[in-house]
Amino acid sequence: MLSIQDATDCLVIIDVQNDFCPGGALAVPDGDAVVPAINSLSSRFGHRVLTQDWHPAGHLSFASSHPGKAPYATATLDYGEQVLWPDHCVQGTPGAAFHEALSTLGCELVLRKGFRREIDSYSAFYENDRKTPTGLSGYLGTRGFKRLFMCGLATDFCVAYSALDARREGFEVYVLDDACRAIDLEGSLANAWQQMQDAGAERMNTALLK
Ligand code: VGL
Ligand code: ZN
Repeated sequence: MLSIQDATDCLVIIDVQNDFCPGGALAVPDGDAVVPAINSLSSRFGHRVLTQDWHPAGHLSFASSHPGKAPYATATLDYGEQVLWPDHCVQGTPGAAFHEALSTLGCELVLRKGFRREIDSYSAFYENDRKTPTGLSGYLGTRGFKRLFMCGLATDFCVAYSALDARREGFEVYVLDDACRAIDLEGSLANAWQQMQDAGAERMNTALLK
């Protein structure tokens, strides 16, 4: 068991948006199953923040921006290899909105990411060039948070990249596996858990939190 510390723990809710839920443009299998789990977690934490994938139309992570490329293929962008996704989470569209049953009222910050056309941002801390900061690290540090508890979508992309960067930024990190769901492209989920483990991000079931 691990007790929530109201002053120094923060729940980080990643990308629980319509496009990542069943029926959405980049649906994560069973993605909406995280909503009740996250709502119940939210009410138990002293503090919580949300991230929102927020792309302009024509974003370079979209396969549709690369003639001849299909979704889930890869392309080499200025910063390296990038998976090409179906158009998703376009700013202001219903797909970019949070799942309607997600309780967002008590969330203290909404961090939008992926808004630069040329750079994707899986992580809530650094864009995919691994250099451009979102500012979240400064915010969370200034607020005095020491331990971050991560949940949401998708385990093997935005949650994992965020957990890895949070470790690099010196936070203690717990990934709440039953409050996450994965895309799992060619072993990406197993790979993500391995990397998170190697980085010292702890995998944890929400039943172990009190
Ligand atoms: C995500 C792919 C593209 C995620 C966002 O939230 O995991 N995955 N954009
Ligand atoms: Zn995206």
